[in-house]
Amino acid sequence: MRTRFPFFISVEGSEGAGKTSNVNFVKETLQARGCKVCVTREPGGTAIGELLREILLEKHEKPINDQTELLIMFAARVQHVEQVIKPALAKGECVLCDRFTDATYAYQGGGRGIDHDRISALEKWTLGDFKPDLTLLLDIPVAVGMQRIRKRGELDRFEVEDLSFFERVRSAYLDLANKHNERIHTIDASQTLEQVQLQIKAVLDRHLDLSTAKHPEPSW
Ligand code: Z5A
Repeated sequence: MRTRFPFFISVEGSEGAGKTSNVNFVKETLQARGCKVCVTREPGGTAIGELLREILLEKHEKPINDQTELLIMFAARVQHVEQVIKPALAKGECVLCDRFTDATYAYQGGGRGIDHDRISALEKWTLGDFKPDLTLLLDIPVAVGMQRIRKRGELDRFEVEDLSFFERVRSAYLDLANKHNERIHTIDASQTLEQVQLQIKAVLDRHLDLSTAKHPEPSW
């Protein structure tokens, strides 16, 4: 069955997968079909969340403990869900979020090695069953993704991790996609941007019922 309007969509992927480039594409595709779109990101999306994002991405003299990192991710997320995501959906807007809870299972679970059940307990406690309606997982071999991000300049606290960290992140994402295949759709992000966007458009057409979306206001 296709998801009915308004939609909560998340975009996930490991380094260099092209999330930023493709979030814009999804936004324009939904807007062209008459949806008002709230674009947001994690960690971040609120004033407090953006402060927490700075703490998470900056390199510190003394390292952040893995459990602390996990708790900050969820602290930022609760703020984001309550102040931005749920209010936007309640107003009939579609929410397009650059990363959400799947990223925690991939990075803190796969990457850092925190137990899945511990993350799941935190998710239940803070969000209940609140999840995206649809998730686009941009999948790319680690080496190809790393080549892309090296062209971008200074690396943040996650981007300096070694290849084995990102292999674990990728593998955790693919496991999630396997487990939740009705919600998470894997896109081959190693192709050209044009080919990636064709795959994304096909998923949106197949899974979202846009017939109930509001139509754009006339400009006169
Ligand atoms: N994190 C976490 O650990 N746990 C959590 O729960 C959450 C997050 C929510 C910040 O995330 C960090 O937070 C992240 C995980 C952690 N780790 N890191 N780093 P972020 O999403 O803000 O940061 P990011 O991963 O760097 O995302 P990004 O800026 O959207 O990067 P991207 O996916 O690589 O996308 P891009 O900038 O669009 O593309 C990268 C380059 O590739 C760029 O030059 C593009 O022009 C190029 N590109 C894109 N697509 C193509 C194609 N198809 N062909 C060729 N070149 C391409």
